[in-house]
Amino acid sequence: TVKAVIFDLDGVLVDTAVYHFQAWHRLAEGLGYSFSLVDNEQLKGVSRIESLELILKWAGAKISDAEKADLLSLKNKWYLELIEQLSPDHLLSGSLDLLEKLQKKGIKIALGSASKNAMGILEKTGIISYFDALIDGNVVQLSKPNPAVFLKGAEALGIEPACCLVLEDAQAGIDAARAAGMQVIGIGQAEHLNGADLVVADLGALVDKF
Ligand code: B16
Ligand code: MG
Repeated sequence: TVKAVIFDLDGVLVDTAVYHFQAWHRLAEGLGYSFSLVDNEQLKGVSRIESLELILKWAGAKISDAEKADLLSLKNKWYLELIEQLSPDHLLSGSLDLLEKLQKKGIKIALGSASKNAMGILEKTGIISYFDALIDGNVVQLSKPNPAVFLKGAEALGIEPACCLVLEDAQAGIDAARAAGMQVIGIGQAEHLNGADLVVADLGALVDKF
């Protein structure tokens, strides 16, 4: 049985994955690398610094740590500009219905996101009050597929991992949930979500399961 649901943020609850893509695309352009949607798939759920390391590798660019730090703050500046107008309209289909349903059923709700911008996004979209525990990229340094972000969520809720269900849109997140010994449902296209117990198009498809 499921006693807690741990939500990924970008690409599951909120439509921010497209803004990460735009900001990385702009950064890669400056390195002379043409960053594709296929490349972007590999960055989903992956921390900011590890994402940059991958792009530098693809671009064949070698730069100093100081230059890396500059690029990271530039990427985040562009990303923050893109999400400045974020509102409840940017919640993905079914997000509110599912959060409401879980709360009504007494199922605990946690966030398990790699993002350091998670709190601002939850506030702008008006859903922060649904969460019993908030674990984000400021709390956990180890990036998905490491299970730390989800294990911390379970611990904060006081629920054993086997009774937690993770909802994820990224392969790295599916792998992290499995490594944590949790159930996991993929949100999106099955081809990018190997190892999920089930894959659905959006959260709306899950409302009647609880
Ligand atoms: P930030 P999630 C992840 O969020 C994104 O999928 C990933 O693209 C991003 O690089 C990472 O957060 C770090 O985000 O730059 O805002 O700290 O999907 O785990 O909610
Ligand atoms: Mg995600």
